[in-house]
Amino acid sequence: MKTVYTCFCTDIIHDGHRNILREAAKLGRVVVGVLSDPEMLRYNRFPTRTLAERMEMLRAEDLVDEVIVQEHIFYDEILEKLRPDYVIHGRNWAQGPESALRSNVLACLARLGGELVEPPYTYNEEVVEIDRRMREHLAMPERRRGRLRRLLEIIPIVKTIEVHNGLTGLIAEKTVVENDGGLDQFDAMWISSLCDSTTRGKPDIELVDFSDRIQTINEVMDVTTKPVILDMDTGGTAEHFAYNVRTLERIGVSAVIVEDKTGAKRNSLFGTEVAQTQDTIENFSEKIAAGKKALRTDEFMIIARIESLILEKGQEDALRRADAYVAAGADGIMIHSRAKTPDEVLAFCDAFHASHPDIPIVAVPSSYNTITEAELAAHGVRIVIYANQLTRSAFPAMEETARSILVHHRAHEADQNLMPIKDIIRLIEVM
Ligand code: SPV
Ligand code: MG
Repeated sequence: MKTVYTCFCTDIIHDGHRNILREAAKLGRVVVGVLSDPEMLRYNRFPTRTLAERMEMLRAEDLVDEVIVQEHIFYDEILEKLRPDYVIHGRNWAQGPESALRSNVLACLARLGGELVEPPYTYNEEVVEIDRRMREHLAMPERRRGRLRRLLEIIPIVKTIEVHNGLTGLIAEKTVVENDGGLDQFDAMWISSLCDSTTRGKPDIELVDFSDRIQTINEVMDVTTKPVILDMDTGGTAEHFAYNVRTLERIGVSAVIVEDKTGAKRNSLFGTEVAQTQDTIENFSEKIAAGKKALRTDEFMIIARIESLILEKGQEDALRRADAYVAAGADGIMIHSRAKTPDEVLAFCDAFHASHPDIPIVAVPSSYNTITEAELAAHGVRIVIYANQLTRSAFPAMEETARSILVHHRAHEADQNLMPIKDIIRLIEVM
């Protein structure tokens, strides 16, 4: 009896999958791999069913003889172990980032023996509709809100990118790359006060009011499914903070980061160039406690952001504050720094992580940007935020185009750097 292997990365079995199973069963004994949670996140989207449920779902299929877990998106390990006569996969993987998987399977089979079979992938109305429904499901507030906590359980470090409107939300949602022997994508989105302000041509001084911030969140959430972390600046008064976190919790935001500054807030990257006042430990602890008390779920996270290093108050002060904020109920600690090297952040992380190993640390490596995610994770950082890079890349590109049109009195010269018209009109999927 020949062995046929296929790997499924799905929460739902539809016609497309059943067609693969029918073709597989013609060739021999059908073994189905279910992709592990961390790899499913990288490759596709957040699973709405647990690994055990996904395995059960496949066992219930008549044509499936055995269900196993495929730990890695690339097939080397599983094919080495299983040595199937055939690997079967829909022909649709010949393009895009998935084509790396196809090349990987071909290389494995050339080494180990065996044949790749690629029936046409059924992409009918039902399949399209199921895919759409799954996405909408993931976008709902009650489905989205707790996902940051789930991510913290599943992966070592949550990669978070700044977004400030629907378009940047789509970039965070859909960008997938093949890299380092795997596929990768962002896990979460950061709605930055700096970028939410800059994109409106306003300074980052808590001028964009809460209603406008909610407008941005809604715009982003309308077209995405990934969890949202909101930069809530100082959070205002403790009373206002309590009301506002409750609103954010209701609309499906996963976490807020609130900073321990008070009075006229200025962007942290100004450091001590401008007057900035840090709140007292007591006041800020009360604000956190008031926010925590207002929450109605245990999914929503309030993360306390410590500005001691930004304001040159030193490590001791940062650690003292971190202890107090955790005691007040903070679900995580963000330590910020504008140093060119990560040393002071890592020293903080090592000390804090030793005494609070279960409290997630958040880092924002804007100035100390040579550090990698793996290095941060090795010091206990669980969430990394790329806080402003999309805005900072868009601005020079747009400015250059404006200049080029002015200089040449036509758009022709700028065109080589632009997205083709046929791509922009198809960029947004129509419902
Ligand atoms: C933001 O992105 O608005 C932040 C991070 O708060 S920073 O700009 O570095 O202060
Ligand atoms: Mg900010």
